[in-house]
Amino acid sequence: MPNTAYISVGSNIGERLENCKSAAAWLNGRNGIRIVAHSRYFYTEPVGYIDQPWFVNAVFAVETNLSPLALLETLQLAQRAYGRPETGIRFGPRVLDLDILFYDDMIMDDPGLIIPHPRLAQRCFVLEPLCDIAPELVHPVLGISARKLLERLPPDGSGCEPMDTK
Ligand code: PH2
Ligand code: MG
Ligand code: MG
Repeated sequence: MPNTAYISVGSNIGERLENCKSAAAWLNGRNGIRIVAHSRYFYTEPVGYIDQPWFVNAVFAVETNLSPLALLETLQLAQRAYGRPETGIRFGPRVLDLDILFYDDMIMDDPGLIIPHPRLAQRCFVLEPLCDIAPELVHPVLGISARKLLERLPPDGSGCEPMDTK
């Protein structure tokens, strides 16, 4: 399959770890999507909207023959399959969140989909797991590797602790 995409998964409602794990398995079983690398899972402090439970987050790499928009549709299908409603608080609690971080070195700015993900460079809960699997991956807009993006985050940032599970 010709393209590589990086996807972040997160959950802070219900069985957070199980939601993330089974969503990854669900995606891996879809036509045109194959998971080729997976980070550890992390407990992460909520960012953006503070008054909610900690998240479980991870990042995985997929090989895919789906276009970015078709991949997004599949991620949204998964979110609905896991019971996430269409509406909710921005940055608020969610049973399952699947975001496209990178798609090869593509840069796109469509109304419904921005690649690379516009907030990833500020987010420890994305960069820490991303560095598990692709520390040398270079952000195509910023020209900086995932490792350097993580290093330049403020040291007093939000909590992000690896879980002792795979
Ligand atoms: N997702 C958000 C908003 N805030 N905070 C953490 N720790 N993890 C997330 O996945 C997350 C968040 C919106 O998608
Ligand atoms: Mg998100
Ligand atoms: Mg999302």
